Amino acid sequence: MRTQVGIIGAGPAGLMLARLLHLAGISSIIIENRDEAYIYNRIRAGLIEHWAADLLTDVGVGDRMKRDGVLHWGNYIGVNGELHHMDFKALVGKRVTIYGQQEVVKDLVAQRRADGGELMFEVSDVSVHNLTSAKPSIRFTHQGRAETIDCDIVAGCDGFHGICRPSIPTDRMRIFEREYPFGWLGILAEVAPSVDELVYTHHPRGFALLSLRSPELSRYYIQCDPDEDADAWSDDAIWAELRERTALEGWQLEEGPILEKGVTGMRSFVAEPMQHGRLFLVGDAAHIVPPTGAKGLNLAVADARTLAEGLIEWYGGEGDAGLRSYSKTCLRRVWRAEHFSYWMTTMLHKQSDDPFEQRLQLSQLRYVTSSQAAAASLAENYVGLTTMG
Ligand code: RFL
Ligand code: PHB
Repeated sequence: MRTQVGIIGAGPAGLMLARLLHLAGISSIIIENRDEAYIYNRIRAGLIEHWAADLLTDVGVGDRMKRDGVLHWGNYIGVNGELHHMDFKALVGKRVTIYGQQEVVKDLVAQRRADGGELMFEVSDVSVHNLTSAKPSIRFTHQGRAETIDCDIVAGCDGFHGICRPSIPTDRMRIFEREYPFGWLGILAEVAPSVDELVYTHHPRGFALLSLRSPELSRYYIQCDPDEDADAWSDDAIWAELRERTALEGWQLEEGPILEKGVTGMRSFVAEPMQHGRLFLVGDAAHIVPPTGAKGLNLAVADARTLAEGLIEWYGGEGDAGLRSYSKTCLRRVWRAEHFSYWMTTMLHKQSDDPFEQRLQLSQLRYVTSSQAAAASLAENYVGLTTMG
């Protein structure tokens, strides 16, 4: 097989890159190691920054998001039983869109099919070759047959556990990493959300987040140990913990059947540079943020756009400046998101029993919820900064 850009991974990064390239007349092949049903059922992100929602619309995949997505012009920060509204409209004039990542993936796959672009599911034994030559290639097995894609560029969009990043020699890459001593137990519940906007709550028993997927589906999270077994939590125990951490006078958390539950660890991770020869890392393949800032999906889409712009220039005969600066451009936004996600995480979670640290945390929370300048800083990062590349 031969194509211009070989794309490994059919997550938001790979699918968005393929669509942007298609619009510019650049060919690509996407290979994905999971089956199609799996990627549609993998529950992950739910919050799309304002510019990313605009981009989905601009590339022609925004119709269902416009219909089923929910616009939020603010959120709430809860501090030990007191709720503070962050009014994004007044603070920064922007909104976010609540729309499930797997719905974005469905919309992008449908578009890929409409574009007539190659997308192969259930591939295995994927490896990348000749990355520092002008003729890189991807080898894999599909339907029992060994296949090779010869291409000009390999886009490593294969997530944190993919094979692309580990294919780069370790002396060519620097890793920055932090693991947090807690995780999130997340549930999807068949009940109308009890809140109109997302609630991020700090509580002596630990952090809780009330989010949603639709007017009928709630998505809730509680801080837990990183290696806890979700099945060891009964539904009653989850609701009791959520009720306690989010308790407010005159308000009640509505309960319903829990459709799905799982535990996610929390990590910050950046690999620099995001390029090795003709291999470009895009999205979670290069960086991970803890989900408190809701940035992972948005960073993946931002990387895809930056890489597409560089490739369009290059194939258009305008030189390789965009490709050469790909990593630097992406990393500016990535590190801003890393800091914001770390800051939100450390401000909102129960960190330790150290009273000094707890007092600092409370002071920071009081500042963010009482100072217009501090609230505006949170809001502009949360809705998506457009000044960081
Ligand atoms: P993905 O989505 O992991 O896609 C990578 C794809 O590559 C495939 N793959 C391979 N394919 C071929 N060959 C191989 N060898 C392969 N190895 C892997 C995988 O099967 C997969 O289909 O990465 P991408 O595209 O970079 O997208 C990143 C986002 O998925 C991720 O950052 C977000 O989900 C993070 N995240 C959130 N981000 C937000 O912007 N807003 C949020 O509200 C938000 N909430 C979350 C989140 C992530 C969470 N979890 C579970 C980690 C909430 C949670 C709980
Ligand atoms: C979600 O709805 O899954 C979600 C929303 C906001 C976050 C993290 C996850 O910060």
